[in-house]
Amino acid sequence: MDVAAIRADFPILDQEVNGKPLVYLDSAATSQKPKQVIEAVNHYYRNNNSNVHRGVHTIGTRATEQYEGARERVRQFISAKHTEEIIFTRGTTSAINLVASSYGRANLTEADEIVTTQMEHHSNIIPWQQLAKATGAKLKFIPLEPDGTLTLDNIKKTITDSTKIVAITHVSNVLGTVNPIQAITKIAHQHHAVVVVDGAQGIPHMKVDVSELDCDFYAFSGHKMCAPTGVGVLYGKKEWLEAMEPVEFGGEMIDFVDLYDSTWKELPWKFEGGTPIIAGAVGLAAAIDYLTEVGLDNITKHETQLVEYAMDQLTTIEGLEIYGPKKRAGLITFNLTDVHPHDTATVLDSEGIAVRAGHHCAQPLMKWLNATATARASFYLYNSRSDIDRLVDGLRKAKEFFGDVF
Ligand code: 7TS
Repeated sequence: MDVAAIRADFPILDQEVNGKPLVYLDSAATSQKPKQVIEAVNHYYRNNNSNVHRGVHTIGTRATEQYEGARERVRQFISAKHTEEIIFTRGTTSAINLVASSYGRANLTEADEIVTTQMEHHSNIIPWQQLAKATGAKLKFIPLEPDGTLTLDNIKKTITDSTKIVAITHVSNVLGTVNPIQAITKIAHQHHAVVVVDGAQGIPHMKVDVSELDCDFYAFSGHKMCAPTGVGVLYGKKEWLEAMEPVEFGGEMIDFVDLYDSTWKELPWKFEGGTPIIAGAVGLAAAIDYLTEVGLDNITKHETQLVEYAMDQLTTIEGLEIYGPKKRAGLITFNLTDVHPHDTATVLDSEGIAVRAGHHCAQPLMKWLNATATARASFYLYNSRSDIDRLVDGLRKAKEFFGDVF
């Protein structure tokens, strides 16, 4: 993979921050966008912008074709069987909420259990907490191993015949743990439970084939995979989506409206109330084309090499605690002894290095780690070894700086 050529596609990376060339290590929060995506959105607004599914006019037809074309592009990308299994949403959060509010409220009772883990992002915990409160269902957590992984044994013990939903992240945004989704799905299905995968940190970094995973739902955000903010996807198996009720009502999603009652359009439109995320979908299709051109397998390989190099380099820094398993996705969460992660991130920022500090929207996991906050460096296809060298130098500076204080 030619990282220099890839970097040249991302205009934002070519700048100085605080007098130093920018090193962007916060792609788990949101990825940067290549010019191919920026230009696709620009082209859409300059040439084809219209509302969709309504007009007979020419540019309206073009907009509809681009929007529905993007849906088919997503289907191919994730190897879903049917185009109508792809619902455009605002992102992962709204996709998971849709499943919890629609499938969850219709199918769960107080006799049922929802199984999840303590490594989830808040977006994959709170909707299930709310569902549990509304239905009386019980929330259960698969225990984590000391390195932040799951064992098949614990997965098997936690999922029972009372389990109706297993909600699990593909990749942890804090630990980098990659969960064995296919195995979990197999176990869940033996107990007739559906599996909802939070794919926010999975799909940007690895080839995802929902037919192979056999998950019932897979949620993801465009903005973490080179697409604009404001667009995401809920993939769901047709048999579930067809039976589910919409959660947003209004224009676009109806078939016929009378004074006291209405009927809905067929899939996927019944879940897309209001003017849809047209430009976002156009941008997402362009991002998929871009990632496909580079090759998802190449991206995974590149990130694996980067994270291995980063682990080797970072472990040379005394007093740096790294959280999570040895074998991990392309991110590293850490703390310098006696230095608050916000201070670490501030020193790094003064060196032009962007990392995230805080609880990473995973407070239950912070509790498990016994940390109030951590710093996190996350990598993507445009990062290089020299970015990691800069991170290591920056961390040494932070240590020196705060070493005087403590
Ligand atoms: N699930 C996971 C695993 C995530 O990492 C995130 C966002 C979400 C869900 C929510 O995605 P959204 O697009 O709906 O907001 N994670 C992060 C992060 O780690 N830092 O900032 C956002």
